[in-house]
Amino acid sequence: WGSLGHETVAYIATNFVSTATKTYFQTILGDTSTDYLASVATWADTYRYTTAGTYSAPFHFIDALDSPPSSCGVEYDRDCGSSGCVVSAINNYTARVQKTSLSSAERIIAAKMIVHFVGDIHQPLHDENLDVGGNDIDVTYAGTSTNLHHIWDTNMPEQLVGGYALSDAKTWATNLTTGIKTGTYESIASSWLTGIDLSDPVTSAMTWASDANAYVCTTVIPSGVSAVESVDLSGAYYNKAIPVIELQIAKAGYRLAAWLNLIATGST
Ligand code: DCM
Ligand code: DCM
Ligand code: DCM
Ligand code: ZN
Ligand code: ZN
Repeated sequence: WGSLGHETVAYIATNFVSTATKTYFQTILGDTSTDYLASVATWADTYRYTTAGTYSAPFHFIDALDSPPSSCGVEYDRDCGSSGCVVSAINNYTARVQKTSLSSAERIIAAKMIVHFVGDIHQPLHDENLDVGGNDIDVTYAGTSTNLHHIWDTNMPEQLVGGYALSDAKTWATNLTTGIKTGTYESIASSWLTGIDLSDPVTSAMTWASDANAYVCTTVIPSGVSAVESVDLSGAYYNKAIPVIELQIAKAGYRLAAWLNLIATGST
């Protein structure tokens, strides 16, 4: 996701964490403001382009070697490379943020990484190998040449919301939070937490990855790559994609809150 997606996920999580969790992460991050999660949500994207942070670039995705659109599926042993992936990163940083023997600087990094990667794992193309997660699929969006990965990360969320400021993320998060509490998602939100288990972060994160990867077959390229290369995607394609984008951002925020609650409680 772009900054709008990551900050929205963080604000939704902020709306669902317990008071104890809020205190736990405000203390680790050294920020008692209401934006303590949203303010750090995009840090991992800046860090991966620095020399010191190059090692973390593979942590933003898992390259599922499936065959969309006929067959989707992610397998940890097959798809998480030797340099790591989003699933192993969630596992590692979940352990590190709880480790009181680490320096405060290391625990801050771990907290920032978790907030970011629980967001990324919910973007379907971050759970797909094909054409470098869609980065090599050239598309047109509202008359501009871009790629399929980028429109899912950024163009479509920004078309929906109308901007990418922190205030836009806060507004979108408020709307999706209402959807979870009393709206469209009320009856299904509890099912989003099925299988969540702090004692098994790899299995927990693989549930989220498999869930998102399935949308590559049903929504991202349901008729194959050639069908998205030939038309502007800001019309009919956007209309089919946007409910999935909203659902995935809502799920990411709700699952991030639940994950942070488990960490803060030490529920292993
Ligand atoms: N950004 C965004 N959507 C855009 C343009 C920019 O999310 N349409 C983000 C990417 C960067 C930040 O805003 O994190 C600054 O972008 P830039 O350097 O392009 O101004
Ligand atoms: N790091 C990590 N997982 C490890 C060891 C290190 O994510 N098992 C990260 C934390 C630091 C960075 O790598 O931000 C550099 O670590 P070090 O200082 O150990 O080289
Ligand atoms: N990305 C991905 N899968 C890959 C490679 C990259 O999901 N195999 C993501 C990470 C960024 C975007 O694509 O969100 C662009 O990556 P980069 O800047 O590394 O080209
Ligand atoms: Zn991306
Ligand atoms: Zn990322």
